[in-house]
Amino acid sequence: MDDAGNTIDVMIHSALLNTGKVLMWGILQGAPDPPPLWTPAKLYDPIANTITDVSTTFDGDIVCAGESILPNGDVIVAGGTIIPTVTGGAGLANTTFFNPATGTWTQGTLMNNPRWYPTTVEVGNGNILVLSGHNQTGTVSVEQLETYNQTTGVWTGLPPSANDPDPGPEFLYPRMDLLPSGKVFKSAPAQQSDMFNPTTNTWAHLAKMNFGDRYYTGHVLIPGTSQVMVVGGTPTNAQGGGSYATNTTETIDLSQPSPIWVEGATLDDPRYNHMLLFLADGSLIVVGGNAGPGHYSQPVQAAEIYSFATQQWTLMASQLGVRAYHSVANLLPDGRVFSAGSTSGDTWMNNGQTLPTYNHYFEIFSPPYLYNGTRPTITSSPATISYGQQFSISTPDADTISSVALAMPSADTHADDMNQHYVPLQFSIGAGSLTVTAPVNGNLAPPGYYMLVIVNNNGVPSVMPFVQIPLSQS
Ligand SMILES: [Cu+2]
Repeated sequence: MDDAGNTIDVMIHSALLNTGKVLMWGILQGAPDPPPLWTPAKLYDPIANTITDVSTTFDGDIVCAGESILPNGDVIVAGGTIIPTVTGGAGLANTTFFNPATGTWTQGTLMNNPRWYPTTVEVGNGNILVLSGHNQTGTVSVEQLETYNQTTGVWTGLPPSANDPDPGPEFLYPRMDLLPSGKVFKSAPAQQSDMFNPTTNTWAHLAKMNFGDRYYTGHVLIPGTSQVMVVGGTPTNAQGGGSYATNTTETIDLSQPSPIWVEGATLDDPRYNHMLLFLADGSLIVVGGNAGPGHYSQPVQAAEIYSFATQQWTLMASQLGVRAYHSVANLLPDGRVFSAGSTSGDTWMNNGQTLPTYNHYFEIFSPPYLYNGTRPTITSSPATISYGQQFSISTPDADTISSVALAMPSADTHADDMNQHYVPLQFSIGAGSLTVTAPVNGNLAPPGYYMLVIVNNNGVPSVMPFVQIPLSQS
């Protein structure tokens, strides 16, 4: 890991924009208690290695909100808190947007419900589904689901049949994955997993996880399948944040008629509050987290990489910072991994303890594939593609390419990339080019911006240009 820069403030949310820059927002260093209601935000350019201040100028703390990237590339932030405190924030109904082209924030229409710790997930038609989160009381979870339509700019409250079937007050930031079927699967934190059907606005109970409740777990849809894997976590969300961490993982195959959870390869280090991300080659990385109990004790600083081919985790280098509760990480277009945040020790979040220096810093991890020979290069690729379309990638390395994929830019907080997709694509090899078939529909790859990657026979990925699947194509 390389120490790459200082964010000054502590970043709790991050999103990779289609400009290749990383948007972060969080809390002020040394803020008074209670802190101000505007939100400090930074824009990091990983190529120029520069940081720009893009703090909000309006009241409404957008920390501990839901976040996704809209089909047009804008970041949508759902909710936040009126008064941020460690013991339970009062939910905010605000909708807030960040426009990557102008570098500015705007406010949209209010949601039907205030939400603090909600999850946003993009469904196949490009709408953003929001669920969960505490309401304005700070103790009661919102049961109603809502969808945001980018074209109309309006939230629609769904009927009671769509109400969250497990609205426990502790079951915040539910882990959601859009499946190839178009349904949306909820894996955690409740032990009871559930499937939501956006067409009928109904839920179905599925199997329970073997481990029990899993708070602050990583979750991912395994590429090219209908299998969801959960990684690590903690069995309670007690005051102060969780008990011990688990190193277990479980996978459920949702293409089966009666799917069950099956335990898989264990992590080297038990952890929760970690980020679980796809790397450019389609493998997984876990970054940070801690072993508990509590949100900051026993930090885990070594990353681990999971290979779907060998089904094994491999321990990686340790990072400099403690990246526990409120840490973030993002895959960058050049294949490196950005890591930042963690509120441990913040004076108003942690009883006046000193803030560890590196929580203000961010750092960059270079995965092993960057040391495995010459990278393949993409010399040209389309700016937009449509569903089912064949398109061409120009590359002098065509005859060495073994896979082509789309990777959705990560937008994450609280150990959750809420819209993670790594979509393998069919392709054929020509002279100096690849002919690639775009995903057939939005359930496989919802509308929006993706990073396009080609990977060679040595497992080395290219730098990833952005490609958009516009909303109009869905
Ligand atoms: Cu939080």
